[in-house]
Amino acid sequence: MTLGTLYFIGRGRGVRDRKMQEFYIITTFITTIAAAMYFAMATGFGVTEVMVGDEALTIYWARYADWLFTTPLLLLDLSLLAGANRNTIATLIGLDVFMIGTGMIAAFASTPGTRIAWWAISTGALLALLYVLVGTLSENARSQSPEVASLFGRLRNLVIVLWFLYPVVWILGTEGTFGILPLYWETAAFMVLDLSAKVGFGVVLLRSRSVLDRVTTPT
Ligand code: RET
Repeated sequence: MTLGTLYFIGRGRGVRDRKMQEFYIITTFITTIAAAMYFAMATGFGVTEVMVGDEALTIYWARYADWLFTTPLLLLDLSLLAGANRNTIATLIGLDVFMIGTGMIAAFASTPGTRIAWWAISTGALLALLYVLVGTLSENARSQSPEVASLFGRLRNLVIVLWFLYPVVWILGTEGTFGILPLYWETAAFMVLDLSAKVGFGVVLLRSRSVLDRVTTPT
């Protein structure tokens, strides 16, 4: 995440265009926040234990602190690319914060039943969010130039696939209490997902300056 941050800072230094600077600023904040939260988890600050029945679950709460800020920023990147209006951006970010907030409650709930119920509520918000992404936001992107629309399509598909895997890893992992995926593999899976959804997303977005040059704002 730190290398990703340095890469985005390095590439963004020479950018003078205000519109293009927005993408660099947002994307650099995404990996900076993630790097800080991973440092918190690695040094034991971002970890706690939650009692579920008589079992103590290890919960990395810093993940949720990371996602609470980075997922709205990722959606902001996509929204600016599509040329979305304020209502669409507010709807997407509202659904997103609701999703992470209820996901956080799921992680701290103390019975398997309530954990799964909150997981289901959070997953409902994810489905609604993806619906807006595929509907309104994709429609907005179609009114941009073909190059911008195609870059949007690639990033949107990346988001659909990756974001959908988060609740799957959560429910199969230790948080879901079914004990299918041990903590080691769950942690590895979230790390690969986070790197792809943040650094991978940022590299695809920012590598093409000529495309970002063509983004227009809504009238
Ligand atoms: C949780 C658990 C409850 C159900 C759902 C979840 C969704 C999380 C998502 C996280 C995305 C994170 C990203 C981070 C990095 O950039 C909270 C795991 C639906 C979609 C993209």
